[in-house]
Amino acid sequence: MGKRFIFLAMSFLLFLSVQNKALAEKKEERSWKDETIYFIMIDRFHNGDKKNDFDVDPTDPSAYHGGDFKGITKKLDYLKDLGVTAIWMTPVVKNEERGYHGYWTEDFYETEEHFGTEEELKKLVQKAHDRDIKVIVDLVVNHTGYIHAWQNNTEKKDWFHPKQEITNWDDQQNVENGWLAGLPDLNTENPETRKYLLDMAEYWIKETNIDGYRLDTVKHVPKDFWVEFSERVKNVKSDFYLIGEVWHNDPRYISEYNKAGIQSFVDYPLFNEMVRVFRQSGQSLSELHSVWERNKYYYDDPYMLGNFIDNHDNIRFVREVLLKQEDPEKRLKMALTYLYTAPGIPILYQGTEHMVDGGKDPDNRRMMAFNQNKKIETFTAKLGSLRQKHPALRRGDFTMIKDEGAKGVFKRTYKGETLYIVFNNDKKAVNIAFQDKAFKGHKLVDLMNQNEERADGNKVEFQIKGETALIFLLQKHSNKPFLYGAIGAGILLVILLISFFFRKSKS
Ligand SMILES: [Ca+2]
Ligand SMILES: [Ca+2]
Repeated sequence: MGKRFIFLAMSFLLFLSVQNKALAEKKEERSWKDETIYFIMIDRFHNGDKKNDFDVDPTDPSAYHGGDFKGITKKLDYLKDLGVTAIWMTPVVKNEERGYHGYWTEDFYETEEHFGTEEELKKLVQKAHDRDIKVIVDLVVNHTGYIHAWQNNTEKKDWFHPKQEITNWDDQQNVENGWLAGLPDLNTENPETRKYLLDMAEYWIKETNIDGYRLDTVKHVPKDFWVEFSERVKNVKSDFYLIGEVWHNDPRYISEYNKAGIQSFVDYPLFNEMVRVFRQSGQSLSELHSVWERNKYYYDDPYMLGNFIDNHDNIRFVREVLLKQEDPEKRLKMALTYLYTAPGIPILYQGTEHMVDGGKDPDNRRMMAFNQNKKIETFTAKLGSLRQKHPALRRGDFTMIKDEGAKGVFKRTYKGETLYIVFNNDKKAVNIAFQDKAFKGHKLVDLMNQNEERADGNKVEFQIKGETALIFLLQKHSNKPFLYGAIGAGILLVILLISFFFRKSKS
């Protein structure tokens, strides 16, 4: 009997928890704007298979270093613990010699032999999906590698634009049809070439079940190609994600590609501002908010943009800080806090979570060392989990409620949840005070350090250390007098009942 009862009770509890989970999922359908992306350069991440290390030389920064699909598969749990919900990998296709980065295609339909087989790629995608991690693959359709065989094939002579370097970067025609850094420029106006590339994009989605493409060199390919491209891939998978690299400083120029069906972009204008504001103390934070105001105006959905402080084409954030002779740990923590709490999808480039330094390419592509900096890794994981836990950080509106010198306070609200992100971008500790009508009857809970700040009426004031960022959640005061009153009344009732029964039994 007892066992049976326990079994029934357990089953009922399990049923309740499943119901709750289903309800929670129904309440908020996951969208791409809820993801946290981790950017992997396959060759430089983790060597999981020595058998494909053909001409590997870790001492030569321009040679293959041995990373592969198996290596990524082995590190999926590391990524999960870091709070990552999607990975973006550099191109997977076969490259010509020394194309360790993946951007020099030799064969669009084969995987790079250093990275592994198509089966191993499929397995990686499947194992990622098992952990609820989505997979985005980098795709290049603008050019091939330098010595691609089609150049000597008379049947393919119209597959490239005439050999001519890009010389005038203000001339869109030249940017689209010229050769970028000497790379043979594919003629996407040729229907045959176009069909080949569109079929290829479809092929990899169907074969490997990936969830998105990071599109390389978007501005070097005509917009009408992207219109057709977006339609094709979304026909294969309706929720297929496209994040384009339009390397430009003007959101007006970048957002033009929204109309071509690309819903997301790596946000270069924000990247520039984040680096400028956080690499050196004393900078005002107001320009960060201005970028957001512009984004709201220009993009279809600015929450879909991908934010980053590091990538494989620019010198590392840590190097930027060192060049200014500032403290990399303090500076990086502030930049990461902004990256994870501002609107948009955070994209963490491998190594940033270990405070990796690096100059120009290829120095910014050093082999990943997983035990380099546990402290920043833990800090990043904490930010990752806060972002998942608090929808206001992913979907909330974003206002700057304090902008005073190097002090800044941002407010984010979503469906009754409110967070404040407080920055002291100066070296010295300062007092910071800010007001909000929402404070009444509330306290501010410091989510990174578990401290509390009590609001006094509409105002809160406290000291904040130099070069520090804090994340506060607005929380109701637990109504203690009422609680004590209720407990007191309960106890009194019990005493009365006991004495009542006592007297009754006596009589
Ligand atoms: Ca290998
Ligand atoms: Ca082109």
